[in-house]
This record gives sequence, structure tokens and C-alpha cells, in this order.
Amino acid sequence: MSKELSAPKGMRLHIGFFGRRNVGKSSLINALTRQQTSIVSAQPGTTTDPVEKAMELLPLGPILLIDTAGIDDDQADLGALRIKRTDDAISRTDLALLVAEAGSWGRYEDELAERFRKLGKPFVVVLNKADLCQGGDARQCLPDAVREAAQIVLLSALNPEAGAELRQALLDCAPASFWESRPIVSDLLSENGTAVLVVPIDKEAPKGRLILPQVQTIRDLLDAGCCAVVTQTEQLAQTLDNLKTKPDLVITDSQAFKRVAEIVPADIPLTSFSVLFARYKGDLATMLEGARHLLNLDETARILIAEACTHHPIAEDIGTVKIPRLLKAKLGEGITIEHAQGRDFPENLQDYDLVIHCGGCTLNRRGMLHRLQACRESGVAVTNYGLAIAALNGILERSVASLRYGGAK
Ligand SMILES: Nc1nc2c(ncn2[C@@H]2O[C@H](COP(=O)(O)OP(=O)(O)OP(=O)(O)O)[C@@H](O)[C@H]2O)c(=O)[nH]1
Ligand code: SF4
Ligand SMILES: [Mg+2]
Repeated sequence: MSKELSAPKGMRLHIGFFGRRNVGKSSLINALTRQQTSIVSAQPGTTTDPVEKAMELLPLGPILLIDTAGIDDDQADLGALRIKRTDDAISRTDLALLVAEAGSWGRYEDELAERFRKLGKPFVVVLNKADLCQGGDARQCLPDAVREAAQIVLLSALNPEAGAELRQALLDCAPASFWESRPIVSDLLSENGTAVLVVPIDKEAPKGRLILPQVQTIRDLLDAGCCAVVTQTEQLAQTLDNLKTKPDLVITDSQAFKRVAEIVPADIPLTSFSVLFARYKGDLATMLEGARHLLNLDETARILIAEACTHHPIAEDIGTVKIPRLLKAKLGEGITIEHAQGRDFPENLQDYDLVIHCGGCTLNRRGMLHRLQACRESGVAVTNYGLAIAALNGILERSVASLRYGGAK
């Protein structure tokens, strides 16, 4: 697998290209990637569905470029659908490029700039087709608020230098949070400390490999000079006995939490991969609140179980079998459970009492935070699989006791 495709999608900086039809969004992507990533034509409305392209933008690292349909698409129903897809792309975007034709800034551009500003999205204004612009500096025609809020690049996608100019603008404007690598767990350990990872190899474990959160956790520990001891539930007691000193932390797969909590002595901090990823990717404080709220629900509850990807459920699937079983045992058989998968995260959340979300390993942090925000705006509590399982097994407080948590962490 080539290097540029090897970074998981959720870890890439998502860069979206937005603007009216025919302004040159696709041409700019092609200039940046130096290949025909997106179809270009003089016909307005050429790009219909979002087109994604993963690449390595050194020294920034892995990025995902998202080309979108023009926001001024006026074809009744079809146009509305395309605009909805572009809205979804905005929500996944870490850094937006607002593309306009040099010299023709107008209402659509104002609206986009205002939306980025409201959402707190960093954006770059790209004034394209500079070659067609007669006299004067097109930058001067922009509203003051836009000139103050964003870096402005004037270029022509047809110019051989366009790719390099755009690349520099992206490097200048990438959000600081993307440059800082956030620790998954190593900040919770003492210097050169030890964590024991409990990784059950059962029929749900993929053949011949570990899953992404496990691999990322091990890498984070190794990067920080810590020691990662990997074991399974059956060997855990023996593994702890073999260590000369107590580990700083035991991290377990959520599904084995109950059994592992019985084995690990009370004076050794214990948590799960899901809890760590709630902190790393989303907002642990909000998800913890959601898990506590779950314990106050009763048989009248309506719960949404949401997964960020679509995958074929296996016999003992966590989202469709295990969690519903635990929920019914705790709250009663009469509860209503609904499911959402992939990008189909419902807009009308206010009728639910709780959203239980998967770990969201295919979402970037912004995508996950966007979903949490949607829940918050609808007044619906939200938690994740790991915290919900911990709550339903009566070990929620122990699983978070060792963590310094907070929205921004
Ligand atoms: N003169 C000139 N033409 C350009 C420039 N950039 C793009 N074009 C032309 O503008 C037309 C539209 O370009 P696209 O890249 O398809 O524009 P788009 O914004 O992706 O358009 P939609 O997909 O329809 O929304 C094509 O004919 C391009 O060759 C430029 O800098 N100068
Ligand atoms: S269901 Fe969620 S956590 Fe599981 S693989 Fe898909 S995105 Fe990742
Ligand atoms: Mg296009």
C-alpha cells in the first residue's frame, strides 16, 4: 500500500473546496494533486457528488481533499440534494477553501464566509481565474470582514505555479491543533511507565491483525518511551504477577471490561480503549454525562445506536446485538432502539432520549465533535459504546477514575 493511502482516514486533515459552479474548484484540486483527480469542464455543474482524494502534503502529513458541487445549483430537487451533500462535506472539513472567480465576489460567497465564521472553521479565500481579471487588485473588492478573517490567495489554476501557491496557503492556514499530535494515553502514565493492554482474540477479532484503536494506542505508548504489555483476558492475572512493579494503567477492550475489572486489583487504574478514544477524539465529559443519563432511563426510552461506518454485522455484533441486549436487560424489553449507519446521522434527534455512538474510528475529530454538537443542540444526551457498556455493567466510574478528562482534552 502506498504511503499516502496508509494513514487512516480519520487521522487526515480534511480540506474542502467550496464555491459557486464553474469557479475552478476541480481545476484547483487537479493543480494541487498534479493529476486528473476531478473532472473539469466549461459546463457549470460538472461536479455533482463530493469527490475525495487522499494525499500526503509534506510537511503537514496526510490530508483528504474534498471537491464539492457548486452551491448555486438551481435545479430544483436535484440541486437541493447536492447542496445537502455539500453541507455534509462542510461538517467534515477541518480547513475550507472558499473559491471564487477573481472580481466577482457576491451573495453566495458572503453566505459561505458567514457559515464558516459561525462554525468556527478556518478558511482560505482563493480568488481563481486571475488571468481573466482586468486591472486592479481583486483582493480589494472583498468585504473588510472577509479580508480580516481569512488569508486570501489570488491565482490562476491554469498557471503551472498554482499547485505550489495553493500548497503554501494550506500549510500557512492548517489549524494549529493538527500540527500538535494529541496523546491517546501516554500523558496519563509516569515517565517511561507501563500500560497493560487487554486485547481479546475472539471470533470478532479480525484475522491476523489488531484493530486501529489498539494499534494507535501501542504506537502512542512507544512514541512516548513507555512500555506496552499486550495480553488477553485469560493471561491477565499471570501477566500482572510477572511484572516486577505495578503497571500505571490497564487498558481493556470494552467488551471484556466486567471480567477484567474482577481480575485487576482495585489499586491499579483501569480504563478501556473506548474511554481513551472518547477523550482523544471527542469530548469525554459530554459522553460521560450521557452514560450517567442512560442509567436514569426506563422502558419508555427511545435510543439511537449510531455507527460511523457501514459494515456487515457478525453474529454477536456489538451495535445490533450486544448493546441492545444489555439495554433491554437493564431498562426493560419495551424500549425503542433505532439504528443509523455511515453518513446517515439523522437531523431530527430531539425525539431520542439518548444517542449511543460507536468509537467513530473512521471519523476525524471534527466529524465526531460535529455529531456531538448536533446532539447538544437538540438537547439529547450522547455517549459511546464503551462508556455505555461500562455503565450497563456497573463499572462506569472505575473506568474514568484514572483520567483527567475535559471537553478540550
Ligand atoms: N481562464 C481560466 N479558466 C479556468 C481557470 N480555472 C478553471 N478554469 C476553467 O473554468 C471551467 C470550470 O472549471 P472547473 O474546475 O470544472 O470548475 P468547478 O468549480 O469545479 O465547477 P463545477 O464542478 O461545475 O462546480 C473550466 O473550463 C476550466 O478550464 C483559470 O484560472 N483561468
Ligand atoms: S462501527 Fe465505528 S468504531 Fe466500529 S469500525 Fe465502524 S466507525 Fe470504527
Ligand atoms: Mg467541479
